[in-house]
Amino acid sequence: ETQIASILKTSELYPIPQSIKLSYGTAGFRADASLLESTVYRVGILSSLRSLKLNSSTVGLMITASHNKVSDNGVKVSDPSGGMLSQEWEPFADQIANASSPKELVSLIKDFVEKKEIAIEKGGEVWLGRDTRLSGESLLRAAEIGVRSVLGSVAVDVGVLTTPQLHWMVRAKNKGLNATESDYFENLITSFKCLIGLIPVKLESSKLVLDGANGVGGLKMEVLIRSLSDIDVEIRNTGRDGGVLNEGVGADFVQKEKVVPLGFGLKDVGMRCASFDGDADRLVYFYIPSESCGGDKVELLDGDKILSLFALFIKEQLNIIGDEGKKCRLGVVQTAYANGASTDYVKEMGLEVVFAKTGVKHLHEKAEEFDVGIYFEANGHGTILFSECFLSWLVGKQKDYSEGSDKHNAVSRLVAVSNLINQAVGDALSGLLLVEVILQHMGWSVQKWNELYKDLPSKQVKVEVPDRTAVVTTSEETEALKPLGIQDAINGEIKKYQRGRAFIRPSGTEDVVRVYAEASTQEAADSLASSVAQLVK
Ligand code: NG1
Ligand code: ZN
Repeated sequence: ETQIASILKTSELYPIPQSIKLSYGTAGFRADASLLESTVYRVGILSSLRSLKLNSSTVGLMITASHNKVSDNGVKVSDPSGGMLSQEWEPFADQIANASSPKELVSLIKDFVEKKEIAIEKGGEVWLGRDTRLSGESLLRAAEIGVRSVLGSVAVDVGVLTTPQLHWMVRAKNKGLNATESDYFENLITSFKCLIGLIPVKLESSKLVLDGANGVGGLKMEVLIRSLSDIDVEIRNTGRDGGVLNEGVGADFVQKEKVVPLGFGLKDVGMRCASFDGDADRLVYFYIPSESCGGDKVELLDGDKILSLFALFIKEQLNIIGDEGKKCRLGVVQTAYANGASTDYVKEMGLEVVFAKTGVKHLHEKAEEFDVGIYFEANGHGTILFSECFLSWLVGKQKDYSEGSDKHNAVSRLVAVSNLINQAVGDALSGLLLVEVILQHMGWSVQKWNELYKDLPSKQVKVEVPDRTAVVTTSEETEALKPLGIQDAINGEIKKYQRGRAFIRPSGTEDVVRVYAEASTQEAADSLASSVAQLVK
């Protein structure tokens, strides 16, 4: 009874705004920040319950709207494993976020607690992080009140962090490891140095120019590079020079528009450049090919190209280990947005490729089925997962092989990669360090890396529609089942183009329908995209 009173009382502080219908979607709740206090408060309650359900393991709550505009904000939950909130709980998240009164909220919670047999007595623990958005401060307070309104639960404010940092810390905490932000940095530094030490022929490395999207990632990178030699990074768009978060900058902008972010131009022709998104869980690379292109068009190395580089490096180490290494099931997970040329490339390498629905939770799940599973979305979100079993095999081999032998080195590299890469979730900082060390290992420039394969020209557009839920797709999102007849019309358009491919799906994070098209020339891809967009309107 006191529990019910506690929630009734705090929920009066956070009335739900009129006319808001939220869905947990691809990556949590997102909306204009001014509408979100009640939502974040309620997700605070959910996080406490999630912790309680899992024997008071630590749960993470992240306040960010990633690559979306600075006036937006959002909230998502990290499970104790460091992965995304279990999908089983998403319907409950939707229900309580949309409950129209304190009474309805309490009754939904009561039913859920009974159904899931959650014991409220012990108290849960929730770690709260946020990105650099100013609205994050008051939203964080709302989350704390939500967490604490479940009696006995504690909320720990872990400050301004990247999304992957929070996920990493939650994962480490629940494994009983050191789990502070400095432990996170320490871990990256140690494994990066180890990989650098294992480079066969070390050449002088060239400078990398990083676009921090005016967000949290650039700031954290500044801290990180203070402790790293062997890497020369110039960071722009840190947010301190008046730039606005995600405005004309960042990984999403560069990947979708294929032009340079603000602060980059002719002076950078040929340089190796990279962009983070607003919460630093996405990473893309690019370079400006030549002055003749006007200095604003970029050659993009997207998530698919990063995935291909990682796959190549890991495959090389397994080959060095020899017959035993070949037993490792190395696989790749992509979405329908992956460039067709990248899929062909990894298949030619002899790897298994599987497809998942958009949203990293779907890719992550499928990557877990391999000994080493590499997943990436074309937009630059991805990571590498090592199975426990394969990791302990590697660690055993480190003892068998003689120190300094090729096999020993290969095994040590793989172990170091498993430490460097954030196995909780895609992480721009750790991804960047891995790209950098692999390029040094290969002795490659960014241009050389780009030549692994040539992207098929592609185009993405979004269409605003009255009701995006009218579009329903198959499980791999490559075909539209509804509205009836639309897929036939799309197929009709595709047929007109060489190597044509196109699909539509409702966005999980924005109120739009997305259109993707690929074809043998850029003009053809653009034209296919616009005719499919016409069909959606
Ligand atoms: P939606 O809005 O569902 O397309 C976008 C990205 C996803 C994922 C989420 C979360 C594209 C086409 N979609 O999802 O890949 O990153 O945002 O941020 O880039
Ligand atoms: Zn992001």
